Amino acid sequence: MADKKNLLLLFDHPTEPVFMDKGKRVTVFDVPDSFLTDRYRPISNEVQSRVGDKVEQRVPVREISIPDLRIPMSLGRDEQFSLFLPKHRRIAGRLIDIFMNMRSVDDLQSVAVYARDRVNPGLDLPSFSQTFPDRFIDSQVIRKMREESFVVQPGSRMPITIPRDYTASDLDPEHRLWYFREDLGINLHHWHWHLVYPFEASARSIVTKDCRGELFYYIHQQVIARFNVERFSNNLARLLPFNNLSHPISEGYFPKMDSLVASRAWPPRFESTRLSDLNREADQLNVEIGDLERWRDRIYEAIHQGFVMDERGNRVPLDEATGIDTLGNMIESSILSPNRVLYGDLHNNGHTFISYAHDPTSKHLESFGVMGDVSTAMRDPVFYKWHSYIDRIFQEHKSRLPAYTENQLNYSGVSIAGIQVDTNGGRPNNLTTFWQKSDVDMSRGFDFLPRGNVFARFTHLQHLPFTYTISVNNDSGAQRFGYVRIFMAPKNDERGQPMLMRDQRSMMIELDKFVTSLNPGPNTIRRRSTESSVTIPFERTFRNLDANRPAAGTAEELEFNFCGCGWPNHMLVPKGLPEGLQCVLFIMVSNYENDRIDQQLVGRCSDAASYCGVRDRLYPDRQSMGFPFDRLPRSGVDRLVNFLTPNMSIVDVTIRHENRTVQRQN
Ligand code: CUO
Repeated sequence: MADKKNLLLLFDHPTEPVFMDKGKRVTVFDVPDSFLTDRYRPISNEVQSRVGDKVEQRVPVREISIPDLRIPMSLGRDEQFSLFLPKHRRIAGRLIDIFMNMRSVDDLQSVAVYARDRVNPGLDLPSFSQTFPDRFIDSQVIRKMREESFVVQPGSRMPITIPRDYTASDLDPEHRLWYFREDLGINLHHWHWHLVYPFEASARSIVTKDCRGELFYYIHQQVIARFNVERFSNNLARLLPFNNLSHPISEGYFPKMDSLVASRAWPPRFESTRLSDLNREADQLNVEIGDLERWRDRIYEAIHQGFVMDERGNRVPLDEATGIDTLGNMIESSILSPNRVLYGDLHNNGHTFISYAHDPTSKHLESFGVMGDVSTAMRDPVFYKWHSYIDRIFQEHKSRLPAYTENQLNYSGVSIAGIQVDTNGGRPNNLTTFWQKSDVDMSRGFDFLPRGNVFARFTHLQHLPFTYTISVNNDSGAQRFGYVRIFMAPKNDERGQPMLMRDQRSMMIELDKFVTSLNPGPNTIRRRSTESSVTIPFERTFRNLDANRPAAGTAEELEFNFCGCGWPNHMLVPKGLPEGLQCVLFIMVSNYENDRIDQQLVGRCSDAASYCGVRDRLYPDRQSMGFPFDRLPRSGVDRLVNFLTPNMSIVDVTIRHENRTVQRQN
């Protein structure tokens, strides 16, 4: 086939029939009559002739004999699809198998065209904020966007503003964190991370990625740490984990979004809802709270015994080297879990239990709430309480590992003489945050005519870019290499008391990590906040998925998908307080000889490696993720200042929030 890219057009307007026009260049698939669904066969000619003279490109679709699609079609077109539901995962797996087994791209196109109007649109592969805007924005805004595109010609359309905070009022203290939970970029990042690190697939090689279990633990640990710093930025105390499954969930959440697929509102959860045993026949779900408790107890037992039991009865040690990775795969759980019968499926089922708490037996025929989908879960306050609980289990393991010794932390001959951060023209060691309005094109996901761009204008947190300046002395007499690790945490706890090291370490957010060469004598290292190994730039979080997109099914396309993974740079710095949030910035230069992974880095997207890894490569650091804060400090160290070896340094930094809004200039 001349242009494999045509396959991508099938992602356009996912709930409209396949014969409708697609793409920026008006493209129509010439669909054989036998491929049309009964409902559309009588009207397809009439509809096609309506766009007839505007068509710029026709794509022929070959009539082939279609493989058995009964399993993929067993999920209704208008049902909500969730990866957390085992039944839905099996259905998706079957569809992937069918697609992967087609002999040629032409045949793949034929079966994809045939399947498009018959299987659930959520089963399609990549979907993004542009393809499914309903997962990210208010239903009222979607209605306004429809209106704008009906009435106004493309080109003179105004962006439709997403209200600044619309899901609750200030009577709900949790609502102060709307800008984090409902941030488009954060939800996209989370969705993207789970897309590139799936926990199940029929081909094991798709799941088996280096350190995937550890990375699951680490990115969610960092989300909790970041969320807690944001709580301090809003005069709220740290999260209490959801650790008693029979207690009511104190927080309610009303998403105010419509699902375009199901044409239904996402169900809300009232305050003080309790979990119940799940028995939903249509979803093939029959799980008890008791199952969750049993799995949890067995996981704790394994941690305390120091080993897990695999399916053949062998002991797999939970040691310093691979223990955390094993636990990650076991708790999430992924198909790499050493024993899914014994240790179950705790984390995924937690999502499912919470997302069905409003209708556990399907009595009201309601679908799952936002916790049931990785693209929407982070909007709900309970997400953070559930993941805090999951993190507690990981921390139980970490607290049993030997503390790092001074020797393991130090880099003999290398010392930090001073550190400073500067925003352009601002006072040293002061960071500034404010609000910004930006426009994102949402047009691909809207199933309505006339076509053309429709922009949503949303408000998000932003900070002034800044630079780290680090003075390092290398007294070893030779050129050396260092791994520079930068973290930040609040200085004081919620009562204003200086934090203890064992609490502060769990609030350390990673800001950057990079390799530097050190000449003998004094060195000055400068690094910009926009270079962070944690984040990707705004443009990449919200990139145009049509421009420069490689052909479907190629290695370049996989890389293109991977490139979207990364914490959004506009959320690098926590919001801070109007009067200033007192934080401590920590920098360590560790010995790169101990940390390095020898591998060739190919491709363009290794710049958000801290939270996303590097595609098809090893995680680029031999130390544990979160090092040196992933374990309890050595005995005698109760404050951060006593933890420091000469190759580490700290400085007080104030984050000030200015309550002003600027429009982003494109
Ligand atoms: Cu990312 Cu619970 O793992 O949502």
